[in-house]
Amino acid sequence: MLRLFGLLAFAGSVLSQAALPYTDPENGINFWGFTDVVHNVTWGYVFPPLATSGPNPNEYIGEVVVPVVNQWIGFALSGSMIDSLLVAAWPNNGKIVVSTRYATSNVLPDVYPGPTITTLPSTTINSTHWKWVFRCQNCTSWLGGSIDVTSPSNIPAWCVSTIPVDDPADPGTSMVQHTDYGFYFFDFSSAHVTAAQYNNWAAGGTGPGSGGPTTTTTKTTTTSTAPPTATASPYDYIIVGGGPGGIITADRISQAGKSVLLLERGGPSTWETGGRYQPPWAQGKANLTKFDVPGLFESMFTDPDSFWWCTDINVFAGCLLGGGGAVNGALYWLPSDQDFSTNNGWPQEWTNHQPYTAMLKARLPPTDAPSTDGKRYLEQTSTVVSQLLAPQGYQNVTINDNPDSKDRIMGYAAYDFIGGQRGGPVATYLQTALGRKNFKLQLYTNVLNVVRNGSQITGVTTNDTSVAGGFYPLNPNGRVILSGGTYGSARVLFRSGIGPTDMLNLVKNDPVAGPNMPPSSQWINLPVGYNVSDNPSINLVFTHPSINDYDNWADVFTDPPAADVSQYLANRSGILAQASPRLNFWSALGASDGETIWMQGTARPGAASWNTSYAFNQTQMFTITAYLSYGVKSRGRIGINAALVGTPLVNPWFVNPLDKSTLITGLQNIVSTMGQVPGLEMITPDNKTTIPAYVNAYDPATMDSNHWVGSNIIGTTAGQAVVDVNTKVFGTNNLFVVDASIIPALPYGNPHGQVMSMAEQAAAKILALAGGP
Ligand code: 6FA
Repeated sequence: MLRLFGLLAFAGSVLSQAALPYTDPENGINFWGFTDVVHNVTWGYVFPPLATSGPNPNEYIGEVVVPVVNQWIGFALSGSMIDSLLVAAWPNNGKIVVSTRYATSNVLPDVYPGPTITTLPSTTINSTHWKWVFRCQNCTSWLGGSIDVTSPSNIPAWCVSTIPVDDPADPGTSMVQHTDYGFYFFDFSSAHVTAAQYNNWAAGGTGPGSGGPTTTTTKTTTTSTAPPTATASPYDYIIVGGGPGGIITADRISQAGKSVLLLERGGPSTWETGGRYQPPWAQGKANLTKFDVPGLFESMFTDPDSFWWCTDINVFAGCLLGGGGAVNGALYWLPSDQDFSTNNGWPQEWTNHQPYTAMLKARLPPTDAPSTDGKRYLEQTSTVVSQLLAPQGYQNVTINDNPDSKDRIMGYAAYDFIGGQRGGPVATYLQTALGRKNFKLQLYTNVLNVVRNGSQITGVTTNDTSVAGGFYPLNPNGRVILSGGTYGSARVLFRSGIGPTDMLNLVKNDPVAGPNMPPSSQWINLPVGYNVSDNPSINLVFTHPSINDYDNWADVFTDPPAADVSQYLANRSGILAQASPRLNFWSALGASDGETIWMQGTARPGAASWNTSYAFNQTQMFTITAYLSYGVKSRGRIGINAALVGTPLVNPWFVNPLDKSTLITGLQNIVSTMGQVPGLEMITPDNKTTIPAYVNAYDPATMDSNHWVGSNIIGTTAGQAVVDVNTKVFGTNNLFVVDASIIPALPYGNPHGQVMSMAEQAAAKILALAGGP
């Protein structure tokens, strides 16, 4: 029988109820859950430890405590009825009958095989309630979907029905639509226990560490009991975030003999770090993950299993070891003197960047020939674009040989790949740090806030449930360094009572984060989130008969050309040893106020999207992305929303109209010599659309270059800046920020080269600053 079902869709409204930790006093299991006040039904869940399970643990333990007026209950941890794993249960003849279901529309869901659900011994049924305690295996992912148990922002759904199912003995029975349903907020990232606890409970044991079933009653279970008593060891420095900024800072500070704990919220990335997400063509043949192989860069954006992106940030941000540096295109430009100039917003104390850039270059030399045989592959795009630009006066150079020269130059794309694989700080600085006894890296540990007593930071609160309060303490005089990236560090500051009042009030209103904030008398009002910039970027798509678009990189992860696979597996050479960019170029453009804004171009085979009314040959496509870089005038604002998700509040592109008019000029310059390259055609915009019309209609959402800087801008004056010249947060004694967020204005090129030089210099300044450990 098929009957209409109501929609159990995502609730966009503000949720007043949130899952909190509680211990069921009858079975001793530490759940996170809540009791719905209308029906008095308790919903509780707990996941295995992240350290062993990773973001996809496969299973969890749950319990529902249900007044008998409710004939059946159901839930979807994903928060949606459609395309989700639905679990329903009801009592029948002293036993719980369980049914897993799946629906692709709002009809009676079909039975869905796959999950293994084991009813645990502390389940009880009596005259007032039924309590179902269960282990749900193969329950965190399903056809076309999954939950991310590292995510702090989830909205599970529940439903109840006072009308019995049609045949209570049959798990496949039909039933009418639930009589009520709802949602609540759930920080999955906190709902983890130790392996010993989880395994004990999953095997039917009860209590902390004890085994065996227990006699139970059906008292409703919402009382909090004692948290774990283990205490974390103190460190001299706690560094929050294992991206380029955090890794380099951690290496240099541990090199100086300080004890350093590096906390990274995500899991491993490259094979060397324990990552195991392998392209199928490497399985059984080479220790290579998606993050190791440069040629897989474009597949970061097309892979349905994209666990590496932060799910609680509304722009692309890497949430795994290496941060953005583990997933980016790895274009690598040594910073110029201008990049660190006072003209570009840096305090005078920072302008002497050369020693630090030299240290960076010594550890991590750039290469514009990443294939290990020294040859260049798939270079048709650079040949054609060079032909286009040469008549405009562009000179061919090795770009990193002279970082200060950025007007009408072009050259091969340069990277921080090593030996034909992703290199970066993970393969270099992190490895030396890991060799030191005074350094510890801990993955899957999300720092929620710093703990502070006025201006003094005493440690950090994390999602780690194996230590009391999730608290990691500092040694006396110890320091916390935030390196969570432009969005990540800003959020930790907000959650620690530091930032603009509107953001802090959002945290205060959050049922989980609010209670962890310091009292409002200790709030520190700083412009966290303001002053951000990101390069406004516009794509031009062309065709030329000489181009091989490499099948637009569509199958590189699953099935690239066999010869390229063989070559790469043999000695890390060939097309797969390089990310997609092939040529970069810069020119200085005069803005109409008399100032100069620089434009960077990146050319690559293939295209992310195109729009033309003409037929064209897709296999001959290539893209030029033109970005405004040094001198860009617009600034935006980032922050959090009511669910504490990091998000742009004011987009930073084209806020100042001079940026738009300047980029239009730059694009017009690029195409001005098209007639001198036989066979070259532009398909987006096509020849019915002018460049100004194209730019005016450009979707701002696609202007994002993923180069966000400036949310915790460095400076000399509290109120105008967030951190001082030593990267210390104004108004605090021992809280620092070292990541892209302190950079006051965009450099000439893609920023991670500057981020890394900045981290070298910041580590030196922090170590030299009196008062530390
Ligand atoms: N920059 C370049 O120079 N060249 C490029 O080709 C390039 N391409 C891209 C790109 O294609 C994409 C898709 C992205 C997202 C960025 C690109 N960038 C490129 C920018 C570059 O990667 C960033 O500028 C650079 O990675 C910034 O380094 P940061 O150290 O400032 O910050 P990250 O976001 O990289 O790392 C933050 C780390 O902290 C992450 O590992 C995150 O998981 C962790 N974290 C955040 N909050 C945390 C918390 N509360 N607790 C624990 N860990 C936390």
